[in-house]
Amino acid sequence: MGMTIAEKIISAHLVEGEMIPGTDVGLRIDQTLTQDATGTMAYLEFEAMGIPRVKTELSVAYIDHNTLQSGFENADDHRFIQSAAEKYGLLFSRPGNGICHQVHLERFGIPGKTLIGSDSHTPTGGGLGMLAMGAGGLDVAVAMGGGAYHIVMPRMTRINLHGRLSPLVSAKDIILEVLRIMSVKGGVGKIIEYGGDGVSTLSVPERATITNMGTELGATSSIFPSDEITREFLRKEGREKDWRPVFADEDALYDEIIEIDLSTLEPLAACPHSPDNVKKVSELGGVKIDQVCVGSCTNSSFDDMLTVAGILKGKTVSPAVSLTVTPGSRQVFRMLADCGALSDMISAGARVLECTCGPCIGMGQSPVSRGVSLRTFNRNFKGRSGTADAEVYLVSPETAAVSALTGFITDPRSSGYVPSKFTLDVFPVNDNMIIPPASESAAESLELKKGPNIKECPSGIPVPPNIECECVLKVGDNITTDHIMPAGAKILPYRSNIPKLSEFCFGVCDPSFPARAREKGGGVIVGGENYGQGSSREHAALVPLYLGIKAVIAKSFARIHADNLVNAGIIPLVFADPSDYDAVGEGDDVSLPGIGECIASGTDPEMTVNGRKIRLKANLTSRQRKILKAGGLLRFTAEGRT
Ligand code: MIC
Ligand code: SF4
Repeated sequence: MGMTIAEKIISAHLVEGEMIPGTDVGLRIDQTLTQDATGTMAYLEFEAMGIPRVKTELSVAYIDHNTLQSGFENADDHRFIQSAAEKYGLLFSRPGNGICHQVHLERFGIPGKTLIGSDSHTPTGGGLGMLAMGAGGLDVAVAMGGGAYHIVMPRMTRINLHGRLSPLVSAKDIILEVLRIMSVKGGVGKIIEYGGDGVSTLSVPERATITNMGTELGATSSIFPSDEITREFLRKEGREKDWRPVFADEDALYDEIIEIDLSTLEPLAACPHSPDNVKKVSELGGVKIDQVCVGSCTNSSFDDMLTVAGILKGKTVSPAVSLTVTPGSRQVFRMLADCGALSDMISAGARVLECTCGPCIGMGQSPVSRGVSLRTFNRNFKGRSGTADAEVYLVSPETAAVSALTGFITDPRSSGYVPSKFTLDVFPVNDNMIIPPASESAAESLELKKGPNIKECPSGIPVPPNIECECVLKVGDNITTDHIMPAGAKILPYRSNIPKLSEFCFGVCDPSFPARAREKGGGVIVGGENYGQGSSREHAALVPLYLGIKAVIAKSFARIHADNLVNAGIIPLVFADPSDYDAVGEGDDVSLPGIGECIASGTDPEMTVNGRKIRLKANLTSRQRKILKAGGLLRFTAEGRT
């Protein structure tokens, strides 16, 4: 029987387990990446593991999330990460060089290789035919140390793309259509592979837009084949030698097949406050907008920017709109400058920001009160923009640019703009903002540079025999990590200071939560479906750990967050009968008798609340049970296990 693309890459990297869906597999990881908001913690964890040098083929530390600090905190984090990269053998991508996923695609991604990154949008690399996955910082630290990355073997979904997109409909509209079909939890436990004759009509950056936002489906990863188009992209990057073909076998078996006719797609928008709340742009006409933001790791390629510049050329941004444009990398920025497109954008009134995540993670450009913001980004969770009552819509660069001119959400097909055919034969490669590490012998004597904001990472405790505590918080469905541990300009500087960060935990849902959790000495949290969707930030587990949270009991969990809870030593449990969610309330006394034994033996635990017994499930692999018994992944690795 033939294999899918993902099965081929997994089988070539399998170090533990068998490729049986639903079971634990350990994979050898070829490449890792971190960014600054998760990197400090990952390198503190790597330091704690006591390994002198990374063992991967390539590891890169990027600074791209929080670059324009107003205090010393971020600057200290950057200096620490740079010192760790120099000492431990990583490349260091300086602030201003670009967003990790865009730069990695351009300079380092290799078809057929495995990549994990401490950022949930690492599957961007799937646009090149690599198996790229988002992970918690500690999982990345373990992989840097040569340990396997463990996932539950996913099921395989194939999406066949047929035909060709109409003018002014673009890759963003394809992934929004997939989100409309599958929803934000439709990809959980799956790898999404793209195939069909439509694939050859899409460039690598377009494919990367699609795999990037596959994260919003909850998928383990998304991947395209590596074909002649991939080869051409790598040739332009001066890396044709990195190309290799990667295809699924003709007779590969998929658990699910979805067909999409590209020629029938229209411009789409994800409406507030979820990436799967998708509607046709043509049906949203008339919504007045205050702000447009172009950029983020989803839509910041040269082609995206060129389209925006072409639409803006010779016109002026609506007086009611503030338009920002963020090129994804310095390479993109430079190409825009060289071809004159930058000048077209500036002349039209676009505000050009440096190549970072910027407004996507609430680092500036928060909308006005109750403002409407149109963004080419990938997430529109409530409050993420920094304005709690803002309405954020996710759209393509075409829709964003045309709407910036009209001041209303506008179908770009009404603009009459004829897409440009401009291409470059080679890209202007310049890696002078990537600093190589010190030699192994020189590295030995190097010190890590830690500023006063860098505090120790909290340590988990082995699962006790019984848990008796209070339900200190009850939340609903689709709680994101932006709810659990918000980011943004005010909070991000404390990513390496868990005690300080804890003051903001669940601030979007219930600002009194941190004080209550501290007063009660911790407890359990109860959640609904898809708890912890969104980012890979392990802070959404480390901070609850610091506040004494022992278990989270939910209807279901998002993959990376469930892994992060286990890695931190917090038990993720699900209701055997989801309707039992209603039987437990905030403030209720809860007991989990014999939980230690259940975790050790793999039997399902029970919870007693208000005199009632509720059946729970511990959907954990045997390795995860051992990690919980040890008190988290750091302790588990300290015991010499992987
Ligand atoms: C995000 O898009 O939410 C982030 C910020 O990139 C996160 C990582 C983080 O919280 O640092 C992610 O997607 O993993
Ligand atoms: Fe940065 Fe936004 Fe991409 Fe996250 S989603 S990596 S914040 S650009």
